[in-house]
Amino acid sequence: MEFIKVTEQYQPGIALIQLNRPKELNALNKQLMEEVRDALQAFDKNDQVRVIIITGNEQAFAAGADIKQMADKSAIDMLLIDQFSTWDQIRKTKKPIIAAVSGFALGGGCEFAMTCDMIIASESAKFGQPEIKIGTIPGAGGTQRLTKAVGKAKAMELILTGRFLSAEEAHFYGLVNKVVPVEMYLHEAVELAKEIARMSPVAVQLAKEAINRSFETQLDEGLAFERKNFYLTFASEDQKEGMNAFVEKRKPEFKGR
Ligand code: DAK
Repeated sequence: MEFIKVTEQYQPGIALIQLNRPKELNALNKQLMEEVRDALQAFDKNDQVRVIIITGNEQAFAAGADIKQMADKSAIDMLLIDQFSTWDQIRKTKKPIIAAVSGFALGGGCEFAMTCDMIIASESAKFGQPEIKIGTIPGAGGTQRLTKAVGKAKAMELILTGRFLSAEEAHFYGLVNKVVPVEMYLHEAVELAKEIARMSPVAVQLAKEAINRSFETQLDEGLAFERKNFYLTFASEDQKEGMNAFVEKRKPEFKGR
């Protein structure tokens, strides 16, 4: 594992995955997501693991998918790389996953946290879908999951402006379970995990499946729609301009084509 640290028994029955690209604010490259998928699949098969916690560091849970890896890709490149299959496999994890979030949870980082089952946030957490600022749109469920979590009006505001949501606001809108001081967020996630780990693992798995069913009945359709539009942004000059401007550390000039 190059980009994550895995502890199978962080506490009895509780596994920990720590995203570990601190210099890049844990930007989610392809390999990192594949490592997360492999770890989750192994934990799903491991009877000693009851609950999984995914965390980053104090500064960042994850500042998004790796823009440098995507910047020069065409729509067809994105289609063929098909990173969605990795994300789909992560989404199908049977055991409960708690995201322990501090600092930035942006773009794919916010989507990744929302793919988890519960979120414990530190007071410094910042959630957002800033893809619009680099000429694209959320591609891993942001338009669907954020809208279901915070409602249409707030989701529109966040996704169309790229504004960030503070931890307190995220709690107010029901995106996160609890906000605690920075030094407590992992501890709080562990406390929640311990309580769940004491329950019947079979009942926990079935309850998770049933809750997700109510939440996701129409999600597949929404995700498929979002994917097509996400790929389509890679056919625009504005996506190239937006991502290249980020890489070159300058302001983008969007031309509307
Ligand atoms: N990708 C690559 N590198 C990133 C990054 C990112 N998303 N975010 C930060 N970094 C890197 C910076 O380039 C910088 O690297 P160096 O220049 O030092 O080499 C380093 O991390 C520190 O960042 P900053 O110097 O910018 O730090 P600041 O504190 O000044 O600013 C920031 C922090 C988080 C506000 C800023 O870094 C920022 O705006 N980052 C980009 C946020 C963003 O736009 N996120 C959305 C990206 S698009 C998909 C799945 C998911 C997605 C798409 C497809 N499939 C399954 C196909 C999701 C797409 C996205 O997330």
